[in-house]
Amino acid sequence: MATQRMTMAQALVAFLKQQYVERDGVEQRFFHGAWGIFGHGCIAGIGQALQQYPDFRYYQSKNEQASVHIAAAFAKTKNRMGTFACVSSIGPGATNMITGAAMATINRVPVLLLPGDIFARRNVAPVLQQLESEQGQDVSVNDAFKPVSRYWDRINRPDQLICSVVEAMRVLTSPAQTGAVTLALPQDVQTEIYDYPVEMFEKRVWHIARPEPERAMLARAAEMVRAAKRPVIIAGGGVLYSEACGALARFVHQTGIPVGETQAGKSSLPFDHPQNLGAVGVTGTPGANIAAREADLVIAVGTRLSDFTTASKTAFQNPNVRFLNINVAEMDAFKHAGLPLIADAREALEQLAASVNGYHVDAEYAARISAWKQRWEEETDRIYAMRHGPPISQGEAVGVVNRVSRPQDIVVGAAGSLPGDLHKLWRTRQPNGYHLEYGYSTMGYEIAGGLGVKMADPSREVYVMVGDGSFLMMSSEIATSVQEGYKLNIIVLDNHGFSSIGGLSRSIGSKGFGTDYRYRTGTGHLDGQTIPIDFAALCEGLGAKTTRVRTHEEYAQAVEAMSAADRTCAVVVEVDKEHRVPGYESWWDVPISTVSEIDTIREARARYEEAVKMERRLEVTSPALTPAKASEKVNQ
Ligand SMILES: Cc1ncc(C[n+]2csc(CCOP(=O)(O)OP(=O)(O)O)c2C)c(N)n1
Ligand SMILES: [Mg+2]
Repeated sequence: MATQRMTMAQALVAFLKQQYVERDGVEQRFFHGAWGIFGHGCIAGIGQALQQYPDFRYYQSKNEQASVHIAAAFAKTKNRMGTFACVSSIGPGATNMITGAAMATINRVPVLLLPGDIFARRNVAPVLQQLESEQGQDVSVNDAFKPVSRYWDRINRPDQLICSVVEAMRVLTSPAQTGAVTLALPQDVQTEIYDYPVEMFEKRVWHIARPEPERAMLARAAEMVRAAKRPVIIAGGGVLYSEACGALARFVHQTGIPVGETQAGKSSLPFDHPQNLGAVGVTGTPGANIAAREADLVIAVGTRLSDFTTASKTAFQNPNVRFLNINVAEMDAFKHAGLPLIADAREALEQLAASVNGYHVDAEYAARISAWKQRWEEETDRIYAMRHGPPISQGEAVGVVNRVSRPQDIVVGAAGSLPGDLHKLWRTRQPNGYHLEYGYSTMGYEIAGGLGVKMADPSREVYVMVGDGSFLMMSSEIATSVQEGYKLNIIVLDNHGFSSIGGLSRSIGSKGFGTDYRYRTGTGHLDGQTIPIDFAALCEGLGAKTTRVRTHEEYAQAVEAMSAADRTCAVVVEVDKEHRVPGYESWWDVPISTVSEIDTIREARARYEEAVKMERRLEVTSPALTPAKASEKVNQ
């Protein structure tokens, strides 16, 4: 067997640069390089290997959490057909990536994490940044990656790498399993040698499967659709990942079934598609939420059915509602006691379309769908046309960016009040034109994520809309976008604190406690003047060409100028924290203190107790797989 003597780190990089993926006959490189920050736990190992292989490009992030966000955003924009490796030192560099790992795993996007780890040799322990454990010597902070990784391994001998990297690739390229994969790399082992088989470094192409639905299940699914009077589709991220947008459009054109989009699924259809009712769930439109409430059949495609989508299980009130779940992941396919159609979204939609040929929703339902759509367009126009303040309203701020952006451009967001406003109001025109990280809703994702999006498709302008709170949590990658020459359009919406959680606090009776950026006063509370934070100076300081604006006209002009510029720019605008885009026909379960000395909290609790009664136990009350046929068999 031909072998090559290399360090473990060199072998790892040499392997990664040869990994490709293929779907529908299209082959692509899987790893587009490595993001990372070097420290003593990786500089001499992985750091040296990256230096040795410049064709596997090293990118320098400014925070390890950002590395993972960049990689995940890139992967999401590439419909999971490409990603980055993320390298860190041991200790805090490593644990900085845990938030990103959770975010990637929850959103089901592939990222490869390579945290440095404590010496396998052990004799010099405790090393700098080592968590010592009295229980055993095989414990390090990297064990904290286990629950947030879909695959986790520690490479304690250089030859272990050979087995681990192929397992890592199996998971990263599995449509059902993908998420964060962590290979913890002890500092000493990274530099140790082994005679690796040369075959390990040959080009390897991983096929991304499109599993087809089981025939019997497809027949039952078709029966369910044919019997449905008020069906609705919930389109999740799986529609985009599977590149099933065309199949979805054909299916709903043929059947007339309306679509509600989740945060991850928004942009599955253009906003003006006749069957697209827009956002569904807590941050949904009235039409989508009324359709969900009355539906007798919910066809959930590529969605996890999170509480924001199901309005904490209050969204579906038809007593006879049934679920048909099209999903590659078994766990999701079985949710709400649905009929599990375990399959690739595109395959399943195409085959289901053929099986329900001739079916169409009735004229009355079709008319209601059109009316809901029209009313929603009027409502969006109303909010976009607002001329509030200054400070301006966030709804009109979204409207300006939507108007200035081209159909192919991408809006990016993650946390605060923007995800709700964007989910409702953003008019998406092309697939992936809407990029919200709302599986984990990580404050600080926006700018790093925007960079990953831009790198995945530099032909599209990227508009990062970020709240002041999120901005303060992580804005460091502005500098990286300048360093790498990837242009971002950043809009900082300054409302001096947390509009979202402030509003939530009021709704639970707590009057906004702790959600403003204010000085502490003699009362002992944070109830003084607003603390001045110069966001424009911060953006400018990190390298963005920045404009500070106040009126609607100044803002619109600045956004236009920014979109025409050829480098990273920022616009900072104050928005009225109390002027919110309303919620429509939905509810979210946030439990409220059962006892309290504050009147407003007691009142909120009373309202809560009423609302929570609407929650349904769909896992037992909506069985689509009726036991009839099974029991017949048992009796024979
Ligand atoms: C890392 C992280 N910490 C805390 C939260 C909880 N949280 C959600 S939104 C929010 C406030 C966001 O403030 P800002 O970015 O200014 O947006 P706004 O609510 O003002 O629109 C907080 C604290 C979170 N989502 N992520
Ligand atoms: Mg804010």
